[in-house]
Amino acid sequence: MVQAEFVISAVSERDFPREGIPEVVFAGRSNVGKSSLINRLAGHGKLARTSSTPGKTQSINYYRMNGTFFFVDLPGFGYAKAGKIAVRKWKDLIERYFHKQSTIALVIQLVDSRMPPKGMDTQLSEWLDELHIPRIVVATKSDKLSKSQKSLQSRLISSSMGGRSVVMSSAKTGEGCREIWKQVQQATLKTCASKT
Ligand SMILES: Nc1nc2c(ncn2[C@@H]2O[C@H](COP(=O)(O)OP(=O)(O)OP(=O)(O)O)[C@@H](O)[C@H]2O)c(=O)[nH]1
Ligand SMILES: [Mg+2]
Repeated sequence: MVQAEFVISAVSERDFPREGIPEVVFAGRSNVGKSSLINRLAGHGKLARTSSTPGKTQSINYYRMNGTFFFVDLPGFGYAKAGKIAVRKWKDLIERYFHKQSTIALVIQLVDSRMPPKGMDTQLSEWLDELHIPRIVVATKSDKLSKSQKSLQSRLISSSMGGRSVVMSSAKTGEGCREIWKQVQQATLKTCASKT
């Protein structure tokens, strides 16, 4: 059983927790399924708010997991209806977050399993690599694909994400969650060990 508690909804740098515990960050386009995956991993349907309308999560939401690390739910990018000012504010907040938080143990980069990653997905991966932030690529909503589509999409996504392996996942069926937890545990243990 995973213990999960909401900590803060950060709207500016001032709000970022300074507890120094590892952070596991969920990043990706709006509507890709970040909040849903957090709920599935936490085994808690209503921890993070989800919506079929893109742009649901607009601040950086922190959840303390098992009292030892944070899950961080980022607002999604590429939300077409958001105004210019909102997009600028979002970008500023995310950039500050990645530059400021030295406790990031792992970024879980989410892409839609049904579509090839677009400009902003590849930009994010390149940027995270430049900052030397560890990341894994997770392709969401795999329940919408057949077995053969899954292996095809997995290859396509991998090749546009610099040849990284891709974890197919579904917040609906739970596919991929065991693998994601394994990666989370490894990354958070490593970060804790390097701080002692
Ligand atoms: N079929 C299916 N639908 C999913 C899955 N994950 C999320 N969804 C649906 O996709 C929509 C968006 O999910 P969210 O989890 O709110 O997406 P988000 O990435 O947090 O979106 P923002 O907060 O806007 O950035 C909702 O209607 C979810 O029910 C999945 O694994 N399978
Ligand atoms: Mg969300």
